[in-house]
Amino acid sequence: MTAADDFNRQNPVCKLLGIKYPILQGGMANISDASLAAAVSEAGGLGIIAAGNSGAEYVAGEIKKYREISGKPFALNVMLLSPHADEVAALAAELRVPVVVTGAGNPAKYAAAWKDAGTILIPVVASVAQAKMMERLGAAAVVAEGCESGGHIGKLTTMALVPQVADGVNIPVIGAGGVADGRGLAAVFALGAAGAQIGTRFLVASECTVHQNYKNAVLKAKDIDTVVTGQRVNGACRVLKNDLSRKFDALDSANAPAEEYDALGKGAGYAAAKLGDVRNGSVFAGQIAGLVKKEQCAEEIIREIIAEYDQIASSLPVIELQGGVKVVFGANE
Ligand code: TUI
Repeated sequence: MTAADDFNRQNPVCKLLGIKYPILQGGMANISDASLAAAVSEAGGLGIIAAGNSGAEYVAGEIKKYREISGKPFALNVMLLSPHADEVAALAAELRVPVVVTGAGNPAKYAAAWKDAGTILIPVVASVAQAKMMERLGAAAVVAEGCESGGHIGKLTTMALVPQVADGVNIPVIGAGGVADGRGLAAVFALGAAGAQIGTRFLVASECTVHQNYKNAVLKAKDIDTVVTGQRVNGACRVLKNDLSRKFDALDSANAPAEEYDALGKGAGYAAAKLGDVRNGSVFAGQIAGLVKKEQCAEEIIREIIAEYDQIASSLPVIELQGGVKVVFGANE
């Protein structure tokens, strides 16, 4: 039996969600729709439809489309900063969405309604304190998202956040931020996670309907091409460097008030993702974008990640006793 087969039987995230591989697709506003989510779920991961800033009508439409394509479990990502968060949260319960993943805030006021609907709650957290609070609230698992991630981010790296969250709670932890291949999956497992959430790599999935300019920008990105905007005014967002990110930098230099950041950012995610304006829109992407080099279908992406993981899991450096001394055989030996 390979490590891949083992996932299904033993892995707490697979068991909780009824999925084959412990890979969740990132809930990316304006991007993660029924097409991408269904492709990921059909490939054995957990597809996630992102509500972003949209209203209940759009979200209901995507859930309907998803259910026409796939009978597999899926999640709805509820972005808590959205002006429509209340109606989207109510819709999730009404439509008995199997899983809700929340982002950018505390979902406490919706927890009871989701529990009554049988909806599993998985909040994204960026600190141990948030993770503990979510466990007390009844979350079934948490996504510990490091600041390598694209979009709205906290302060800690995946490397520092995941093991501390894993030690801080008794529910499964899903690592996110900087994971795009089997090495990343193995790494978050080593840090104590039981699964990974992957966004940036799925941006270039063939089933991802984001504008082709956006895909091309990600495919072209190098390791140092992301920057964090808005840190000064409490809304840190990781994006690909472009004319818009330079305008945000200028606001930093001018000590501009938060309203000017809000005005500059308004509609910028939509402009990049839907209209393909990758110069003056917000091209949210993680630091791992430099590793994402080709468009592939979701099934191929997941198959490749699991095969790489399998290879790594069976070939990690071993420690052997030699004459009473422990010797580590590293990756290059
Ligand atoms: O939410 C994300 N990533 C996002 S949301 C988004 S749309 C947007 N656009 C412009 C400005 C702001 C948002 C783009 N990318 N990731 C999940 C995430 N959640 N990262 C960090 C957090 C988080 C932050 C604070 C989770 C909980 C939290 O708690 C605050 C509290 O009140 O306890």
